[in-house]
Amino acid sequence: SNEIDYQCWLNYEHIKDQSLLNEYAKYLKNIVINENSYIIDSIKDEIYYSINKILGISPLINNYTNSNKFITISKIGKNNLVDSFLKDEEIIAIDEEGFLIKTVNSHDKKFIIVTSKSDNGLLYGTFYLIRTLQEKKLLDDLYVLENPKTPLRMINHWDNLNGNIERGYAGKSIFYRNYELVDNLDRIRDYARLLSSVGINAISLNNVNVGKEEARLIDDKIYIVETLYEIFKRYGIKVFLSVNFASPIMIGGLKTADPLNKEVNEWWKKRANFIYDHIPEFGGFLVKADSEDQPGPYSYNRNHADGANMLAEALAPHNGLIIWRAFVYNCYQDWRDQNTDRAKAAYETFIPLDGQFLDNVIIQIKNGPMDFQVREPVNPLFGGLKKTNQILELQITQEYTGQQKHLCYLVPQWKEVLDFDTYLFGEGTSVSEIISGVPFNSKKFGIAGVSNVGDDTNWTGHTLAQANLYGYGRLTWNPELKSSQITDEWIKCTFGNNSKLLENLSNMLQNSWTIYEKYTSPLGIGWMVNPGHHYGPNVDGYEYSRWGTYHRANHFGIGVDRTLKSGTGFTRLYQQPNFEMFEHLESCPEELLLFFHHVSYIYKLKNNKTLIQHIYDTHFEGVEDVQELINQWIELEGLIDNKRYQDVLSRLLEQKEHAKEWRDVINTYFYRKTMIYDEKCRKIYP
Ligand code: GCW
Repeated sequence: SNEIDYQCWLNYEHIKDQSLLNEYAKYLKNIVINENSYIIDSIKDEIYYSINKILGISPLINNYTNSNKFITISKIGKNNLVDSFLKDEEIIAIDEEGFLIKTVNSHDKKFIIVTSKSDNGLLYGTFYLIRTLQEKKLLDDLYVLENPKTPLRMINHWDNLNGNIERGYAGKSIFYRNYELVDNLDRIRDYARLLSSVGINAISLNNVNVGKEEARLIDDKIYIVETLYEIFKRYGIKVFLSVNFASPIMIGGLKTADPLNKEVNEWWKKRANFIYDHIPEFGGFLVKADSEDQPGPYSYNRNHADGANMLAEALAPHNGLIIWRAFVYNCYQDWRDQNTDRAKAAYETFIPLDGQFLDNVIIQIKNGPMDFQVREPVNPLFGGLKKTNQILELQITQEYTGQQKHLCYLVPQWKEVLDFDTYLFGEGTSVSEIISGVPFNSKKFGIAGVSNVGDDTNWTGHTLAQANLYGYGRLTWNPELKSSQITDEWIKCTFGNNSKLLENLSNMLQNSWTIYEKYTSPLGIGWMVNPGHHYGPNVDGYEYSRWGTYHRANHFGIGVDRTLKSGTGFTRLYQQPNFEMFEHLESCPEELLLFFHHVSYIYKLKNNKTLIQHIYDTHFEGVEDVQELINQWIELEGLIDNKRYQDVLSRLLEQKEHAKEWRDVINTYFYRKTMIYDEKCRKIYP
């Protein structure tokens, strides 16, 4: 598809500035590539296509050139000219997947080197170079040496074979339809391009809730995976599958899936051999076990180390990984029970097993201890596990953050998670430090994000939600990037670099998460959504249910007491000084107040407002802020194409109506509960 919204940040807008065009053309007419591999083929495609679109010329791609200005793309040790310009320090400094781009002079020649130790690195370097053109930066003095800061940079799909996507808000699966692969494989290739352009190197292809049909992906339906593997490997992306722990029963005809049973072990080993026969570079399994009714080792009185290690042994001979999710909790809780705290569940399950997992097991941990709410504290498992490989799981798909109808740019939220200091090995052990694997001296660490993509033309439903996919990828590559830098890059590559556009759109994106937070559930308490589909306000929707997600509002106050002193003791799961910080009302960050404390409505916040007044005020403000988003967008009419302009405008208008509903439902609920008037005497619905 040539649609501009389909191309996302790779739409390669044609440059109109003639002098810049001439400048670029000098280098880009001739590209030297003297290696061959399927990834190198992708590099050639990518460079050819982008230069055609951006400059309107077809570059010559050869293994040699006579020209005195050119680009050369080759691995270290593959091209004498390139090698002669590399310093020893540089060669040492480039990691396996990193790259170096530099402009060099020799006699009458001036050319740009893109080099790496691996094909993946070359691919990332090539995309970096293309982005340099998209951002209209000069090429005369390039010097960039970049290494990815996290080894595993993964996307998780919650796609089912029938074409539905669990928590998908942008249409149907781009992979499956009616239990088969879709016809449009070009679109899957374009997805691979988008992902690798931001450094993603792994993908899991099916929902972690694995049904009967999906279980067959490691059996007679493996041909589907093979085709996807062929597409993704060309962009340096390893494929993984979610598997059902009870597969030996479901597809193997065994009577048990007990991880300590010999027959079960043998069955998985044979499965692994079978998979690797078809897919030699298969990444491994992603497993949701003993969680929300998925089967797991608990059914056989075994623990999660028994379960994960059994699978790990089967994949180890093939260098496969077991990514085992930490999202394990009791989803049959009684709301009257004030002692059980779902927030503690993952920690209590996995800390006792720290050090017992085999080396090819990685525990995948959601950013917060509950479930992808608009705001949560960091999951204390980060900061707890000392001898276990870890992956951070983020949710790009906006399940609880407006379902891609509301604008909610999540990079600022993710930045807070990544920057959080766990104090695991003393001060300075941030989450991003942990997932780099460096403190553990291991490459089996990283990030996974649940994809927000479907078969809508623009991939993400809300066009501006493309920024979440882009930003997610950029953060996996470098969690230390500033949110503002990521935002600017995305805007320039997606919409161009008009200054008004940059200003308004980056404002809109950067503020959108806090705006969404204002009109939804207050101060870290979460939920208050309609059960099941999770869209729209319903304060007590989950209050008396079995899911362990309570706000505990009564006539006097609201919030969950998770202190050690008088509550569930969840605060104790953090290292010092985080424990002290969360434990005390005065030092607890206010945006998380109700997550950690049960607080009276007349408690005075730091700005001297009562809690109830804060709730009223933020909910009125939130709606006004959405109007401000609309105003800023309207100013951009004419600066961007009409299709994307109208699409976004209609979503923003819908967001405003829905924000009003949130405001009214929440304010009314608390007005009725407390019978405390709004100081500003605004109308609160009855
Ligand atoms: O957020 C919840 C979702 C479920 C999801 C689950 C999980 C895939 O509501 O739809 O199931 O988390 O992460 O396993």
